[in-house]
Parts: sequence; structure tokens; C-alpha cells
Amino acid sequence: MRKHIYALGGAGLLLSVSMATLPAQELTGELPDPPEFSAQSEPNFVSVSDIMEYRALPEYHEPDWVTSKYVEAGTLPPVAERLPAEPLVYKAANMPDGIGVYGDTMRHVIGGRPEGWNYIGGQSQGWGGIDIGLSECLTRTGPLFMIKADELEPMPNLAKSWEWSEDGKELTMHLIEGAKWSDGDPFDADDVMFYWEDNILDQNVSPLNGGTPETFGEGTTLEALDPYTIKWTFQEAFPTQYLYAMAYGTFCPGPSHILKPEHPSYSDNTYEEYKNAFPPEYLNIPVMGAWVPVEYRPDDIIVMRRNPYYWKVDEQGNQLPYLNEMHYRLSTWADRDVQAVAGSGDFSNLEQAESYVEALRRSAEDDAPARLQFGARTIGYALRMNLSGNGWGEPDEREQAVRELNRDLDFRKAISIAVDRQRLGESLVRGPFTAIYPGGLYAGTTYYDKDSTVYYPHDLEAANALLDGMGLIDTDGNGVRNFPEGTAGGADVEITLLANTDYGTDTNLAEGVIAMMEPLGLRVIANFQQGTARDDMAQSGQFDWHVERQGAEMVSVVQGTAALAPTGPRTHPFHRAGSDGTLDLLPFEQELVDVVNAFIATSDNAERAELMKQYQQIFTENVYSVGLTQYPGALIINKRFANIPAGAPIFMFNWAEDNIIRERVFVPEDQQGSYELHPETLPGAPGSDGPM
Ligand code: BQZ
Repeated sequence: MRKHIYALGGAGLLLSVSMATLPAQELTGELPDPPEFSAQSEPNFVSVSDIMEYRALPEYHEPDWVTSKYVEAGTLPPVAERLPAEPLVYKAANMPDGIGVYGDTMRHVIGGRPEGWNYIGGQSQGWGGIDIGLSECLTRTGPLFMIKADELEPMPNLAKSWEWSEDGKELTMHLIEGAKWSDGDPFDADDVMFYWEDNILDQNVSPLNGGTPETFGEGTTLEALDPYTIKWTFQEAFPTQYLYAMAYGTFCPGPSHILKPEHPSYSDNTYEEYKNAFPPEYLNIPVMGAWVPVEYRPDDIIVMRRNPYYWKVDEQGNQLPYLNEMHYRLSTWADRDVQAVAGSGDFSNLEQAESYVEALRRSAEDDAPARLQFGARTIGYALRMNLSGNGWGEPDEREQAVRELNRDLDFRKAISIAVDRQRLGESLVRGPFTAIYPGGLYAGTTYYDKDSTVYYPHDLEAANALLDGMGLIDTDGNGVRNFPEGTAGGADVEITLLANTDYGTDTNLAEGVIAMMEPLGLRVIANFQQGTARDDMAQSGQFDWHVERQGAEMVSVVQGTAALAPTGPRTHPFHRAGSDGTLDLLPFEQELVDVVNAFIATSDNAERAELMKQYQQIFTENVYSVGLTQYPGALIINKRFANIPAGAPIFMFNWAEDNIIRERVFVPEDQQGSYELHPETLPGAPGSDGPM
């Protein structure tokens, strides 16, 4: 058996490895159980009907100043005329602190920056709850963490009810009737169909959060039967799964009366001009959400004021939201933690493990201004490799050569077993937080099955043996392996690693991976980008490797299901169609696609559990992505806020900005701060542009 001796420069490491590829079974091992860490509080599990209903109430109310300054002045119709015939009613019994009072502000701090208000055209508003608050969607899933497991189904929202045809292939949805955009324009099926036809079906538009036709099933059609009735037609029978895709992220219609005139199908605009038609400076963009943007100061703040046409009320007929104003201080994600703990901000999803110890210390003090509450381990990071071999992201010769390596199981195994996950987790924070994460579905979540999870423990020698077996030899003795002759000119194996500089955790983990690749003789080069640029490069396939925090699909499976496998040309995070529109799936990927499609096509829970065991087995055995670490998040909320649901996770079906149902949150009168920057004003009031 030939042996190869490496003198690796820098590390001065002498490695003697065998040429043979070690048999697969010698590479797997027992996955350590995550350290004991329990969420600090559990939700009170209820039915959707315990939370909300749609019905007409005998009377409606609004803040006194709205009546006196706007309705009585004749610039705003009476509140009863601004509400739908049957508004969405939140039930007091499900409100932890009951019926609220009007006033005050929630001061968010965010790390993103707004590109503009055309969410469905593909623009980000900076994340951190802005788009979640603006974009009301057909269904809603954030609050599902409090729904009884055997009744789990997306909540009604803009779609107030729906029924399936006998054969389960048609879904008729009834939209809320008489709801209005924040500028008074009626919400109806025109808005839904504009989103569907001109933003989902139009391949030239990439809506934010990635809705594509396949998100709702291959061959699915949607039509409007009348202004308040739409009908879906599916290939599968009873694909209830798609009700989750009709929630936040992928089916949140925009104001067609404003957007449609700018769309290239109805104007001389280019698609880029359509996407950018509403820059952040354009205020009072009509929204269905509870608050409307009224002020934007670059790199400083976005201020929002209550939407006078918001279509949700409490059981006493008080039009929501209770909070008059919403702030989004434009800072960094790490500063969000600091300000929430210090009390100069009101909210944070504590998700960067490096901040945990300080946040815990400060929050434990008697005079701490904020409550800190840990949930389950639903934050997870993976190293994802670009698996397209047919041109997604227009690779050059070196990039193509790296993709070919990525598509080789021995290569992915070598990378996986070269990563010391224990050390990586501890590099973020010591203590019972981080757990070794092999990839795939997260331990501790509904569909996770440990026996179906294949784990390749850290083993540097075996990793080198695998790369030797692939013929990646350091032919010029500079300590970096070379591509075989005839591939990328036999050059050094150089791999770029994309990561998001908005988060210290992302770049810390990426730097850990880079360091751990050095003893393997691989030169991994940091390609660290600011959030929006990172999002764009990830979406367009311009990366070799990507260290990324994963989405809801790895937590709940039912949310973001389309992202579990390349079920369509643009649905998967690291394998999308090449320039010829085709997906060059590896055999195991096709198996994953078949399993995910079978999961979507069945509503039998036992069958679904079995399918997800298959998914986990195929995913982890083939190292679909290299799991890195998994840990819990914590919700930090200023103590003056009431109606925060017990056990609200920072991330499960959605982020906490959705989960806590902010439109029901209030501050008791005697605890209200004087944080409002535009007290007693409504969007469009003097001093802010746009209609009113
Ligand atoms: C939460 C979230 C609300 C996006 C974003 C950001 C983008 C991703 C992701 C999180 C931020 C916060 O996450 O980190 O705690 O407030 O906004 O939308 O990471 O870069 O593209 O998927 O949700």
C-alpha cells in the first residue's frame, strides 16, 4: 500500500496517510446526545379557535386622538367603516394579560438595511421584523408553537377560511371581505392574482424569501372566482403542506394598485426598475400590516405609525394594534442584544452564542430592564456546498472544479470528518448551549430520529486518506493539495467560503472551518459579505461553500418544505438549475426529492414520520451539508410589555417578531414610556409624504 508523507508548510505538520479509502462503516460513529438544556417555559397549548375568529362586533373603538384629530376633522372615515364586515378578532382568553390599552412604542434594533418597499419584487426591508410586520399573508404560522400537536394547521389570516374538493385537488379559499390597505384601497383577489401571476409565475421576478411556482407544487394553478374567492388546483390530492407556504415568506401579496403600474408587463419599466420603484425614502407605502413606514433616516432609524385601516380587533372591538409606533434602529445584530439587555432597545432574538454569557449575567440582575427566556435548540449552522455541476452561478474553471469535488461523496465526507464540531461549538460559547450537529433535521424537533442520523466523527487521518484516495495530491510540495492534471490546470485546490458579516457567529464559524481545512491541505479563502450582498450571492449560486444559519425547514419540516430538497429549479438553498434550466441532481438528491414530494402528498402522520426518517438517513449518510453546531435561542423583551405568550420560541415556524403576535402586545398605562417620535399622528399626516 503506497504511503504519502506530507510536510505541510505553516503548521509544519507531518502526516502519513494510506492511499486506500477507508470503508464507510469505519468512518461513522455514535452521535453524542446534546447536553441537557431545557427551554425555560412551555406554551399553553390551545386550538386556533381559542386564539382568534372572524366576526362582526356590536361596536368598535380606536385611540381617542384618532377620533378627535382625524375622524372628527373629516380626514378619516369612522372606525367601523375602516374595518372589514367581519374583522379578525383576537380572543381575550388567549391573551396572557388580557385586553390591552393604546400607547407606547416597541423599539427594535436591527442589523439589516432597507433596499426599498417592493417586498414581492425581491427587496429586503432590513429584516428584524420589518417585513414580517408589513407583509400580511394568506395564512399565518408564527404562533403555531402554541397549537396542540394534533391540530397543527396554518392559521387563517388574509384567507379567513378554505375547503377542499372531494378529490382533494382543489382548494377554495375565502379572503377576508372589506379589509383595506393602509391608504384605504380595498384588499381583494386582484392583489392575490398580481402577486401570483406577475411575481411568482413571472420568472424575471424573484420575490423576497424565494417563492417560486414549485413552492406550491409542480403544475399548480391559481384563479380568482370573484373578488374574495380564489381557487388552487394541485396535481396531488390534499397537499395540506402548501398551506404553510401560503404563510409569511412566500405568499404575502403586495399593494397591486401601487405596484402593478410599475411592473414591466404594464409599463415601460425594466424588471430592475420595477424592483427598485419604491426606495426606502418613499414613505407611507400601503401595507396590510399593523404599522406603516412614516420616517426613514439612513443608517439611523425607520419609524412606523399605526395603520388606521388595520383589519384586526380585540374582543371588545378595539382596533389593533395597541402600540402606536414601531421603531427599527438601524445598527447591528450584536447591538440589538446589547440594547435589549441594557433597556435602550425593547426586543431581541438572542441568536449569536458569543453574546450569551454577558446577556445572561445582565438579565439576572434585579434591576434588569428586560426578561430573557431561552427556548429549544432551533438555531443551527451548516457548511453548504454548491452542488450544481451545470452552471448555476456561471462558474469559472476553478469554481467548476470545486463543484465537481463537492459532488463527490468522499470529498464531502472528508470535509465533514475534518471538522471538530465540539471545538467549534465551544469556540462560540462554553456551557450547555451548543451541541454537535451532524446535519439534517435538528435533534429535539418533531421529525428528528437519532437512529436515522448518520454521524461521521472527527478523524483527521481518515479525512486525509479520503482526499488521497481521490487523487488530490500536493504535487508541488507547497502544503496545498493540487487538482489532478488536466483539471483547473493542476492548480492548488482553493475554495472560497461565503459568510454573512452581519453576524459575528457566521464569520467566527467560517473562520473555524477555514482553520480546520488547513491540516487537510486545502486552502479555503474567506469570502465574507454584508447581509444583502451575501443573500444575493447565495440566491444566484455565486459561491463554492457557504457557512449559513439554516431556515425553518430544518426545525419544523412543514414550514419551508420546498427548501428540504431541490424539488424545483429555484427552491433549494445550494442546488438550483443551471443556465439551461435543468437540475443535475445526484442520485441521492433525487431520492430526497422523491421523499419530500411523498411527504407533501400525504397527510398520514405515521407515513410522514417514516418519510422523514428516510430523509434524515439519506441526508446525513450522503453529507448533503456539513452540519456544524446547534444551540438554543433566547427571547429578550423589555419588561414593560404585556401579552407576551409563554414559551414563545425565537425561531420555529417563523421568527419571534411573528410568534409573539405584536399587534396584541401592549404596555400598561402606568408603565408607558415617552418614546413615540410622532405622537398622535397617522401615516400621511403633515410632515410625512404619500397618500392620506
Ligand atoms: C430575525 C429575522 C426576522 C433572513 C434574517 C437575516 C437575513 C436572512 C433572516 C433574526 C434576521 C434576524 O434574520 O437575525 O433574528 O429578527 O431577521 O426576519 O439573517 O440575512 O436572509 O433569512 O431571517
